[in-house]
Amino acid sequence: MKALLSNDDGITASGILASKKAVENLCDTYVVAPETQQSGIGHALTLYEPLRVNEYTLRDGSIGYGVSGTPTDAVTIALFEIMDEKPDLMISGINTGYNLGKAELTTSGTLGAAIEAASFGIPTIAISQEVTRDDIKFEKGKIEIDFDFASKMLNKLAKIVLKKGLPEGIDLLNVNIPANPSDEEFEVVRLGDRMYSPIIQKRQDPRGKPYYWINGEPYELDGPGSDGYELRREQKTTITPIKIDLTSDMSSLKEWLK
Ligand SMILES: [Mn+2]
Repeated sequence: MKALLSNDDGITASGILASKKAVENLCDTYVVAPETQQSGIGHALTLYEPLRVNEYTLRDGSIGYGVSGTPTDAVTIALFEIMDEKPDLMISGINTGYNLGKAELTTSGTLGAAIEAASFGIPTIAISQEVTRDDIKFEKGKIEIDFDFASKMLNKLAKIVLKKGLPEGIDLLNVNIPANPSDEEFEVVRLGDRMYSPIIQKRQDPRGKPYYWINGEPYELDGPGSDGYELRREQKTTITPIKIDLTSDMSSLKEWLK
């Protein structure tokens, strides 16, 4: 059995090592990830720049491959260049910071890598760890985060996926680990509504020209049963079944076109 591990926080992030630790007693692991921080890049694919692949010695002494592009680039190169067989499992993460709600699903690079792998029929888990300090989200593993509980939960889940694959009609699982877990169960939840209200900061560069910085303030819009509520308020480990097919109701469109 083989697992491909990738992320959007970069090859040197501590979360990807936590994923490796979680599954290396279950299967062979291949670490192929972007060289740089790619959070928020979504499912972007690099088409107009060359890509480089560099070998990295990870902190556990093993070898990983850093791709000079996006999470989707890394997964594509892993599947069609580095690995000679399709993996039995793909894990994206463990991401530093949660990935919750409808809007984040298509913005997140963690989900981008996961969607890419899942689109080839590979059973995929996207996994993210809630952090209470906002300033460490975009660091590349320089600050140590406790991934022990996340690794334990990932090991449990990976065991099931390697044994059974995913249930029919489910392309991937989106998992979020709370900062202060209330129990060791998986809470099956739906994607909640939008999680962030954008804050656009306008400043001036040294030449007097304005520049803009997009930031976001999280809020809770959705109630019980949604990923945001159960993770952030109830401190549950949330798991959402995801389908990549975004097709909506065709019959109502046909009606509407008449
Ligand atoms: Mn990230």
